[in-house]
Amino acid sequence: MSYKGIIFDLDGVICFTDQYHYQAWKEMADGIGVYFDEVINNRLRGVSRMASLDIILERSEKSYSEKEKEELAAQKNEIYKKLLEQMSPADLSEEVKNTLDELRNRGHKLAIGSSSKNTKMILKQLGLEGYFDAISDGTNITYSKPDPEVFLKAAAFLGLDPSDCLVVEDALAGIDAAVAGGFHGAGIGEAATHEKVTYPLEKFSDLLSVTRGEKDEV
Ligand code: B16
Ligand code: MG
Repeated sequence: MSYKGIIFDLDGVICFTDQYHYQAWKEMADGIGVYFDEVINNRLRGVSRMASLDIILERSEKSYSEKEKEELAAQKNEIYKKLLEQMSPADLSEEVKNTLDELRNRGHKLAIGSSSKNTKMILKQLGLEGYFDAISDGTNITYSKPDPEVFLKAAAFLGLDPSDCLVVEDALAGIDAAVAGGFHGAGIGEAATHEKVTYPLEKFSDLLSVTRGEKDEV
């Protein structure tokens, strides 16, 4: 099918910051004596910062006030941002960059739809500042995935209807969000197993065969 717009999730699709999220949450959790491991970290994929903290605090015997939770989340984010400083354009794979360039050449509008409030910093670190036609991220939404808000805003920023856009996601909650918003979804990794995914992808470059740009239609 032909899509005028393609909306990409960031973490797990364009780049891989899982390890940095893990290290930062781990340092915060160790600081308050709460058990945290990679299995729990997997549950945080695509989930907002505060919802991630709530999942981590399920293991805590102490209950935290909203103010204390804000402080813990801020503490994690400072550690995370320090780790992000290590990222560089070398962390953007050739496959992802070449695929994005080809999709753009074919006439698709490209947008980001990410829960992360650090989206702009990550794109800058990767050398993708100013690359996308629109960015919808954690700074412009009230509700996180699986709510469709982040993708609906991305489509609106592109000036397109959801039915004209494909969402590319790695998280199950991200495909839920896409479906709830009336988008077709392409799933990579765990998201490829979602029963409602339109295109299960084995690799990012498979997007070239499942999408066709407007220029192809003439
Ligand atoms: P931040 P995505 C998500 O990004 C991450 O997958 C998730 O682990 C993180 O908690 C969330 O962003 C919020 O990130 O703390 O940077 O605002 O997959 O939606 O691009
Ligand atoms: Mg993701």
